[in-house]
Amino acid sequence: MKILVEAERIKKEFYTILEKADTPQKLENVRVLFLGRKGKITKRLRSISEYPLHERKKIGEVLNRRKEECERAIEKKKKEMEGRVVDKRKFDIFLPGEEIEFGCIHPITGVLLEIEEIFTSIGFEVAFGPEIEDEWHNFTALNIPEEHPARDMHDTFYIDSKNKILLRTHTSPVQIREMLKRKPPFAIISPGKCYRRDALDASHSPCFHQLEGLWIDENISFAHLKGILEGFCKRFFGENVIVRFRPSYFPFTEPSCELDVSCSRCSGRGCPSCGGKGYLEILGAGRVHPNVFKNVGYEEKWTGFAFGMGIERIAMLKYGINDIRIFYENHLKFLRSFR
Ligand code: 2NL
Repeated sequence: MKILVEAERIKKEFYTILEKADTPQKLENVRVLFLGRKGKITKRLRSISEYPLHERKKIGEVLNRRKEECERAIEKKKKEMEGRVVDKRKFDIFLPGEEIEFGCIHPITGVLLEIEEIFTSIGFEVAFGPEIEDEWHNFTALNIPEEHPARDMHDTFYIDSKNKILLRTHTSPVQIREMLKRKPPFAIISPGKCYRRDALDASHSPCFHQLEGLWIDENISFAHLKGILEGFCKRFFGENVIVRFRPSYFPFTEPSCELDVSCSRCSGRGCPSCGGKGYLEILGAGRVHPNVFKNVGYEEKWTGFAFGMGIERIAMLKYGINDIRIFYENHLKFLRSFR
């Protein structure tokens, strides 16, 4: 058959031209010339219907084989060319290597990890939960009444106010979810991002970090709370720190307190760094309110305490930072100072 003789000729022509193609562009030109839409082989393949039925199968077979052979030859040559680019590189093993830039842990992450280490070393487990929450887990279950200002549109980011879907304003909903999931006794901490509708200034950020803790067992008293939290402060701030508990109020704890530590500069005497007070507030805590236990369906025999701290605030105290915004601005000079 004439077309098969022709296919042989095209094959020879292909290899002659391919031999001379010495750049990726020329290689592409060869591909178009033979295998492109109007290429020599493609055109032949398209004209198959002009041949008698009994010859079509054989012609199709031969042409398709040629086509695949050419494709493979081009692909092989392409690979060789790419290889040659690498070969051209000259290596001098005595030159210094490329400098690798090491990152470092962000101070907020660092403080979170340090606090997690202290609590996990005494048996607390770490729990995580969603940042997008519903009003029940974020407010209702925590005994925060319907008319509480924290629920206001001006204080909370509602994603869907009709369905009461919001960005969590604290990590307490994680503890609620864990209480529903687990059977006491257990001790957990929940670190993570929280959101409040605050304008960014030196001491507020609409997104910040919190770490909460919760210990539930029978006969947990305020003494357990004091012992655990004082022990934490001594490990975090140093053995010489003086701890002070002040009465306070939270809807989800009763009784409630706030914990202050003595200023590291003046050891409680009062200096410009602590605003003359001698002490700095670092966390809030209390015995879990009976209504919270009721809301998660716990029997009356269970008792517990909970606490919560703002991580930015603690990191600011630890590193002597006076503007919260520096944590989020990604100045390399600031970030590298924590290497
Ligand atoms: C603060 C105070 C606090 C809690 C958080 C809590 C969680 C459950 C039940 C009871 Cl599920 N309480 N959390 C308790 C007291 C204080 O945070 O000033 N945080 C920055």
